[in-house]
Amino acid sequence: MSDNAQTLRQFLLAERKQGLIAQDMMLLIEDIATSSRIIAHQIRNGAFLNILGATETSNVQGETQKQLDVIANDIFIEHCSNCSRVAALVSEEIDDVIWLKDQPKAGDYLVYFDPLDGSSNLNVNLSVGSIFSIMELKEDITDLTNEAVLFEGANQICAGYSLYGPSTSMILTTGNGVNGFTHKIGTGEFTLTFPDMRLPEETDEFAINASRFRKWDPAIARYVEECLDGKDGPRGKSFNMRWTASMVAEVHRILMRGGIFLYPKDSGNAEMGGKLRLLYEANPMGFIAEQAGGKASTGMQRILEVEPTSHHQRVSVILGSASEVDRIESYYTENA
Ligand code: P6P
Repeated sequence: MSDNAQTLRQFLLAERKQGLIAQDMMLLIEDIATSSRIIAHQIRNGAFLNILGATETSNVQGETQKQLDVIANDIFIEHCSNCSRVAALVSEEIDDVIWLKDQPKAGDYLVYFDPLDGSSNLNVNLSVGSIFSIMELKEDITDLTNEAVLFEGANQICAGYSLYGPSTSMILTTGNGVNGFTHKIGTGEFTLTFPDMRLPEETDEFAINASRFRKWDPAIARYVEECLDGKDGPRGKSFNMRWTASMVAEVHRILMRGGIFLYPKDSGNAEMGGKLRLLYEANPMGFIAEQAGGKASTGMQRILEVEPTSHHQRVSVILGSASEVDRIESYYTENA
């Protein structure tokens, strides 16, 4: 990696110059990058700041909030509110949509985010991340309701995540491919380290919470059993398994070396529609996966075509190497 690799600012200026993103979008992405740098700093110093533990409160998901969930949420809200074109914020940690404007106009931005995904990993020093998705209002809004932010994921104009791991990465798509940046300690800049990322079409690695196997749909059970049957089974090759309880870490590994991530709707979470949230987890990760040549499906349909009915809606997620997503979809179809 040459020392004169592009900074995030230089990369965004180049996209702006090509007419791929608006000036305001560039500013908003930089505000999100600033949020990520501050969150990374808080995490790295969490043990000394005594903020790695849980609060006494629960969020709308019914999950006990970690102190850093709340801190990261406040950081995102503070910095994403800087951009004059942001009309509303949708956070995993906040019950209702946060409207920043009385009269949102066509062209304004909606920002959906999970400020700290996988926070149960915090007090055991394992990777966590932030996920974000940006859409653009197509018409003025007069009624500031929670329903006014419900648009299919195919409408996203930007999505990304920051991974707080051994290094802090920021992975970004503005609909023109996927590019990866690493936070450079010396300069403090996010620097382009993984240009034009591609998600390998084939894989021999799957990621699923195998403790839920008794609850799986037959299509998922069949897929996993065939992987475990290895060389002597129908797949004719051995598979490896990973599970890190952090969607950001799983998706990043899959983006870097291929794989498939499965968090399907099962008999244990069917009433809620699944585990992962559509607007600020499945949609952004699905956009990134597709932009890198992968796929993202509920098992029955493309995630980016799921029509949302509520802003904290949950959905089944099958995401990663295209050939594996296709295979699992075919198993669901056979079972239909
Ligand atoms: P489980 C983290 O809470 C999360 O939302 C995703 O990041 C992760 O993939 C999943 O839930 C982990 O779920 O059931 O293994 O704890």
